[in-house]
Amino acid sequence: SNNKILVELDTSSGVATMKFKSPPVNSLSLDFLTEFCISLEKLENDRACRGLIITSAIPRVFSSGLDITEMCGKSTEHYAEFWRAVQEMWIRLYGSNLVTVAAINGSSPAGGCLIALSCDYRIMVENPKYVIGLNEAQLGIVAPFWFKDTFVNAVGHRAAERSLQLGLLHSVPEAHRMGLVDEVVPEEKLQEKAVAVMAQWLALPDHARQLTKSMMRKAVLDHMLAHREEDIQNFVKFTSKDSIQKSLSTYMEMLRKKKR
Ligand code: CO8
Repeated sequence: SNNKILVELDTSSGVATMKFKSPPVNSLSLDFLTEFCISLEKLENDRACRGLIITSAIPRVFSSGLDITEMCGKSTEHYAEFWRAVQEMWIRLYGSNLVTVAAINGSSPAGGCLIALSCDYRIMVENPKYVIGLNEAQLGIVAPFWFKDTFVNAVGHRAAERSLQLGLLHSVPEAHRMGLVDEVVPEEKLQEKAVAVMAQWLALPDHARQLTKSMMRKAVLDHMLAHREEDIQNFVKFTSKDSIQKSLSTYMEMLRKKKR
């Protein structure tokens, strides 16, 4: 299926927009991740494209993170394939040559937060209902080392340590204070702000900016690439455990019951 992400390229400005549209909550399924990587690669190879704004077409949710159903009751082969796709998404986005701006117009837990953190700049809509963070610990699972590294690179070690240990989902003002998001705007100003920030970043020569970005991110990317297969084995082993399967299904059950 080729319709979970809407991509538009404005050739006059060189800015593409990706809108996540995978109801109900833009969870990162294997199909979604595959489509994301294909779309990003196309833009990356398009000379007319220099910048990418990532946002959601679903009200109130940017992305709910990894699709938990991909981690429940499936084969080890499936877990391995899924995890490789999660890694691929991050490698491509964190290492992208494009200027990437996350226009976060809804909640963004776990894998959703990772996508935002992998961009160059984060703008979030001010809304008391929206939260963002790496809440893995609350699900009884551990954020992978490269999620952690990406988080540390944005907010620093101490803030990351507390947030990750407690599996915190931060309110928008809190996320802003700790540097997890760079800017906060009212919903109706989001698009305009994202375009303005993008113009500021695109005012620099691509080459110098790209090499600088790569210099800043290389250590974390190289570390992950060097441990990629091991990371897959770890994920498969961990996810296959009865105790983890139980934690995940209890959590899904909790999500279902919450609204009744
Ligand atoms: N995966 C699959 N289904 C989901 C997910 C998800 N991540 N999130 C929500 N859903 C489902 C719900 O179960 C619900 O299904 P149904 O309608 O059948 O009951 C439907 O989507 C709608 O969800 P809500 O009713 O909860 O929608 P709300 O608008 O009230 O809330 C939220 C939206 C805030 C996004 C809320 O759904 C939420 O908090 N979801 C859970 C988010 C979360 O904790 N994600 C963590 C995923 S784990 C991850 O990304 C990294 C894992 C790293 C792996 C490391 C292992 C070693």
